[in-house]
Amino acid sequence: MADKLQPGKIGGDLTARGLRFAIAVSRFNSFITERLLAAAVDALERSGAQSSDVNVVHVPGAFELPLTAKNLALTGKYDALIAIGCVLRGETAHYDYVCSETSRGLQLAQMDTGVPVIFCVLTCDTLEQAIDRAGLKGGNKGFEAGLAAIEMAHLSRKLKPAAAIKSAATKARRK
Ligand code: INI
Repeated sequence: MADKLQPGKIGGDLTARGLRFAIAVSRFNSFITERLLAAAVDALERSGAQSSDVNVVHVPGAFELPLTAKNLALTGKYDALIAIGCVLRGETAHYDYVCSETSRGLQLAQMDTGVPVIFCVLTCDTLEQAIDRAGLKGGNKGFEAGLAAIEMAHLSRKLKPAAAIKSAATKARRK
């Protein structure tokens, strides 16, 4: 019987040493976002990141996160970014616009620039739901975001040369 197929695996390590991160965090609902920020920084620090390799930028609200993430990515200084926000449902449709444009914009920022942008924006119906996810019953989504940033930073370093080779090959075929 043939041996079982053993696929090669490309993994993202979980050490932050030597990697550079920026965190964009919204001031709106800062009671929540500052707790998410503290946990994200904790995850990076415990994984070996140096203070000089982590920058934090505050923005007014979640809606401002995408442009800031894109601008940070375009500096070319960072291996991964974390966008932190908290949108709480109100009485009008404002919530829906802020949520959809923030998530769409953050996805565009990482797709346009190739720099991983970790989505740490809570979108909750109630303050209680947000508190649960910022250090209470649901853990802390900021810590998870820190670990995701480290993993994606490694993964995109490993995969970038392959992407560059592919695009060079595509260009060469077009000539
Ligand atoms: N911004 C948030 O980050 N969270 C919210 O819950 C929120 N609500 O509910 O209005 C919010 N609004 C502000 C928005 O993100 C922009 O900062 C503002 O519209 C200026 O562009």
